Amino acid sequence: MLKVEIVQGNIASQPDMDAVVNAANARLMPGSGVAGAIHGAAGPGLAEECQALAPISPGEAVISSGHRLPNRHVIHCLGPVYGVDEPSDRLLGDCYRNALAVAEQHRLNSVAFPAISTGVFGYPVDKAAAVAIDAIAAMAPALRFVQRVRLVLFSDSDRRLFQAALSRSSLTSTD
Ligand code: AR6
Repeated sequence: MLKVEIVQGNIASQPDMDAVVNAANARLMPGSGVAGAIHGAAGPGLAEECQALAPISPGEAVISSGHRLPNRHVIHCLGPVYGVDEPSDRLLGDCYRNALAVAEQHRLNSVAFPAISTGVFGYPVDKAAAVAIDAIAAMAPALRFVQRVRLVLFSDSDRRLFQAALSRSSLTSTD
């Protein structure tokens, strides 16, 4: 049964997870926020590898190796820009569904997500939390390899909003 945990922390410092998810830009290049932390910790080899995988569209997920990160893989997702890429809830849900599908294809056991689209892309965190948890819950019965999903929130207030969404869901929390 899938275990979901919600923590406050840095997505680039999750050494016990097989993959971390990047809140990427379409070109899969280093940026601010999550993309800055992941590319900074992975080193320039990540951007080099990503050139062949880009560009990606909102909702899409592609996988690379983790380079100098403690994780075997990075799964890069392009979230919707809130109010621009529509329907934003379906596109944001696609990020979580497609990232989990890619993790399954690679037989990964554990995946850590940041709150995709809730920084530069402006998605309200409470709405993003509901979409993320619904998408993970919908995928849960189909997951054979992925046993652990961790949601890594930068602030305590964001962590609480995700925790509230998880409590309202059918998912099993490890807290
Ligand atoms: N660990 C975990 N969460 C973080 C971290 C971190 N190290 N840093 C920021 N957050 P964002 P987006 C939170 O902007 O909205 C980039 O420039 C942050 O507080 O990283 O999908 C890319 O290049 C927020 O709640 O991603 C794209 O152009 C959440 O992670 C664009 O921004 C996502 O913030 C993507 O925007």
